[in-house]
Amino acid sequence: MVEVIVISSSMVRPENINQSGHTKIHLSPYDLKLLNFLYPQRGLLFPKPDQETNIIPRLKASLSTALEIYFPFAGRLVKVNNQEDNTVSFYIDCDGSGAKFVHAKADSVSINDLLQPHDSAPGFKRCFFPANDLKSYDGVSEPLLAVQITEMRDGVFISFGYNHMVADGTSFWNFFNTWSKICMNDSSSNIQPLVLKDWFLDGIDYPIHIPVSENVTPSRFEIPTKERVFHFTKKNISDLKAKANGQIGSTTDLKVSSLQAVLAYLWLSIIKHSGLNRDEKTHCIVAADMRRRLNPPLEAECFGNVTHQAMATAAVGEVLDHGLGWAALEINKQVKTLTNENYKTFGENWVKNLMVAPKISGGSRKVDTYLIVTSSPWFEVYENDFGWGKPIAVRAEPGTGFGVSLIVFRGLEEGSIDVDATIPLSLWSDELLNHYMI
Ligand SMILES: *[C@@H]1O[C@H](CO)[C@@H](O)[C@H](O)[C@H]1NC(C)=O
Ligand SMILES: *[C@@H]1O[C@H](CO)[C@@H](O)[C@H](O)[C@H]1NC(C)=O
Ligand SMILES: *[C@@H]1O[C@H](CO)[C@@H](O)[C@H](O)[C@H]1NC(C)=O
Ligand SMILES: CC(=O)N[C@H]1CO[C@H](CO)[C@@H](O)[C@@H]1O
Repeated sequence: MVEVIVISSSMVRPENINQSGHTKIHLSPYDLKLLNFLYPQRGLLFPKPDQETNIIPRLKASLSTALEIYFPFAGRLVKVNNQEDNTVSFYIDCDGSGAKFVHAKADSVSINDLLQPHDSAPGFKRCFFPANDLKSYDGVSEPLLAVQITEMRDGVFISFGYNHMVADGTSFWNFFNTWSKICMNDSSSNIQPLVLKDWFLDGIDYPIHIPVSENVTPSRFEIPTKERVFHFTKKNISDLKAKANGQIGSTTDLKVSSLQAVLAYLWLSIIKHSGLNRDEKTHCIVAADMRRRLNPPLEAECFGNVTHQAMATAAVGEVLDHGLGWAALEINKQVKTLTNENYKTFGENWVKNLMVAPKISGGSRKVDTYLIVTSSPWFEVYENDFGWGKPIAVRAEPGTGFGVSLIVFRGLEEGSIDVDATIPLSLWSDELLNHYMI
């Protein structure tokens, strides 16, 4: 029996909200399309600090300073009812309300317990995360950022959940990095101020009005899943990449990336053992950072949400017959369609159609055939040292959305990749355990 006991839960506010001065952030189509998304939840496992290192007050104080800089995380989502046209609109009020800070203890749990999957105790890991089941929409009453510090027998787990309408992974990890630096050095000098660049589409009126009927949150459906972490060493990755490019080489000059080769491998392996019919359609959805793809490009540090999704689609039999190189090339081709024009057209169409509810409805077998890839090996995970040592592992809490969730992180050793995979039981096969499994 795992016991995670909450010692305290409080709100950490930015000490000084002068910088934000109640900034109002209007939401773009790229933010609003996330209205029904679960808060992304991630966590880092750290070694246990010395008894004398009183980490809780330090983490709180440095979080308060970090929130001064990254003030949108301390704000709240505001919903405005537009009675005249029976619509609602949303904005983020950077009012300094603060982020939730949970301090918990799980004295009986060791690092290995958390790292090794427990099929016998589903939901075990959830207690280590602070924002279970929260959706972006809930930001009207819930903090936009929640963190949880869980002191374990031989380590500390620092986890967080954030409202995806406020920031994407790139911006989130910049914030996290800043927080750890402030905590380590006890000072916020040398810290860059936030680059908050409003980037709006020409010709779209803000705030965007959303019909009340579209604003309903569909009920969550639970599908039983299994979660496993795949580990690809640098050598595994270069082998997969060489294999994929070798297969492609005979037909085209195009080359796929390491990540595309790894994702194609997982796509192939999962559907191979899934029992899906050969003529069922399967999809691999990959998120990409658009900052440098826009014209003119945004600064790489620009705060906000600038991601877009590419979707490779093929019949199960087609993927299986063609193999690794072909699947990687399909992903590669779709990622290449993520251009400035494509991004803007998406925004314009979104405003015309105002599709807030997910297009893929839950419950049916169909949704299983989506592989959804989030996070990125580019994010600096292992650099975050709060002052008593670097992280030793990273984990995610995917919740139960739909389909197969693949959350990609860089691995602990340079050049390696970890993929936190949550697979519906209906597609699961123990054959998947043969390769690259931690
Ligand atoms: C906020 O700004 C005002 C005027 O610029 C200044 O007087 C005040 O000291 C600042 N507050 C803090 C907490 O820094
Ligand atoms: C911490 O401070 C020291 C000296 O003030 C500096 O050399 C170092 O770069 C700082 N480290 C970080 C992570 O900011
Ligand atoms: C992955 O690489 C490791 C060493 O880097 C090797 O031991 C292992 O066999 C490789 N896995 C596969 C499936 O090739
Ligand atoms: C809520 C929020 O921060 N939205 C931002 C998403 O990213 C774009 C591009 O930087 C900004 O314009 C939005 O303000």
